[in-house]
Amino acid sequence: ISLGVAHSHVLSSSSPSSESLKKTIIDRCEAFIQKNKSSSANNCQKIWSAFEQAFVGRDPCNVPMEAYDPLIHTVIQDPVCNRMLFWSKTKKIAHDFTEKRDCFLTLEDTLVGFVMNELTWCGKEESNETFTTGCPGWTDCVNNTVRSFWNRASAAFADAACGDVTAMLNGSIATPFSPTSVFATIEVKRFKAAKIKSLSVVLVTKENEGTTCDDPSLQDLQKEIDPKLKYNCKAVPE
Ligand code: N1C
Repeated sequence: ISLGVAHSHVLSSSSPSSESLKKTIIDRCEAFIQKNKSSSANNCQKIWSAFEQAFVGRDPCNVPMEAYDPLIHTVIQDPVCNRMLFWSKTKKIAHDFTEKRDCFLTLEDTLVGFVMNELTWCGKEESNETFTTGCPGWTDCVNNTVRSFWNRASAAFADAACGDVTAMLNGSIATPFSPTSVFATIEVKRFKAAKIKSLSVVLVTKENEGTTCDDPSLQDLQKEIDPKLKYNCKAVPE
């Protein structure tokens, strides 16, 4: 079965100079569609246009996540029940794992996530230009171009979550369920008990140290989710 998803390691992902952001995005989009025949209904030129309208001509600190609604609505993406992997503060470990185990899929294995992964972009007020340098960083302002994109894409990914959902969290930090993370502020809040059966936390720990499944932040996570949803947690050494 073709599932409309690809693992990023199998496709090239060059990094762009400011003139070639459009080319990078269209090339990645086309490469994704090549590898994932079920996403062939997507039109990369249309995706670029919907993406661009979100931020071109805008103050890069004043792009709300809703600016990416047209992009999200343009992309055709099949939901993949039981195999969705969310993560927080474990980007590298989570993707190393999904590369080896073809069964789990992160947002970066979907078209939009794959296309925008590791890119920086922004516009400027009263300009038609697209920039890839000098853009505000993740924490410089709340509604920055890149952060709002990940918030919106993460919201769509969580909205689509169904069946048994997995979250890989970092057991080597003080607060594995970080209240300011995209996972806590956007994704968990969108989990729908009508579609999701269970949430399994995989707490990645260093051998015999760090936090355990009894961690207070994980108790907070349990309180946040609908009680109809089954919850379990397993500490796994890295
Ligand atoms: O804030 P986080 O982790 O909890 O966000 C991770 C969470 C995942 O489940 C993803 O679905 O939110 C989604 N997501 C991405 O897919 C993503 N790709 C790249 C959120 N952020 C993403 N990034 C970058 O990671 C983003 O540009 C920012 O720098 C980090 C946030 O990751 P985090 O704090 O470890």
